[in-house]
Amino acid sequence: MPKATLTISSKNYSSWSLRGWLMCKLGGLEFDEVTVSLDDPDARAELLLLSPSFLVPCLTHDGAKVWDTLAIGEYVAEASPEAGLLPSDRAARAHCRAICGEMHSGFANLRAALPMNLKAHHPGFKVWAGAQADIDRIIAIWGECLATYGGPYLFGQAPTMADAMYAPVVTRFLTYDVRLNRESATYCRTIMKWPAMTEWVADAKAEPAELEELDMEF
Ligand SMILES: N[C@@H](CCC(=O)N[C@@H](CS)C(=O)NCC(=O)O)C(=O)O
Repeated sequence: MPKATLTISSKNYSSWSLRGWLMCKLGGLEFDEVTVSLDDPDARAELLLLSPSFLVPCLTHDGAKVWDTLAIGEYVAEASPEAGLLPSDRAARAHCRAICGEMHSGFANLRAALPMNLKAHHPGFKVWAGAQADIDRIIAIWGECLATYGGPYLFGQAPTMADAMYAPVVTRFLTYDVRLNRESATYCRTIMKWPAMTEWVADAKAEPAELEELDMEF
């Protein structure tokens, strides 16, 4: 398979970059990373050439350009069917797509109030009620998956696209000291031990400081 290019931004702050990167790792895709700094005007001009939406991640592979995270997951699942990005069972696959879609289009309050920041830790953080409703729904989604498919990942023994979609939520729960039940806490530990995840987190922690204060969705 030809080598791919994945355009991403900060490993500390960019949750969508993390999702796309995990999906490419999961698919065993060989890829070069291109990192762009989203607050640098020159880099933004360059990004337009790489990603028509101005957004990251954007995957370029074998004549295909994919600039949306969910589409990247579907593309990689199709390019590497043996990698198991989607469950093999039809109903489980539909369930997986539904919770990936829910993450992609929802949880705006959580994303705004608890931005991803892997270097930070806020013990005792006071979660706003609007974000708490999102947290409760995510814990219910995880609980149903873990009970149905037996864990330790959302769809059983191996990670899928869904674990990549929810991985930045795991980091937010840990950064903002979110209160979790036992099964969700165990799931968070599983994700943080996933080798691809430990690689990303180590790179994020080594990243030079970029933004002093983050008060926007990113
Ligand atoms: N729906 C898009 C969301 C991508 C997105 O919002 N990416 C953020 C970074 S995490 C971005 O590129 N923001 C542009 C900016 O901050 O200027 C996807 O699924 O890929």
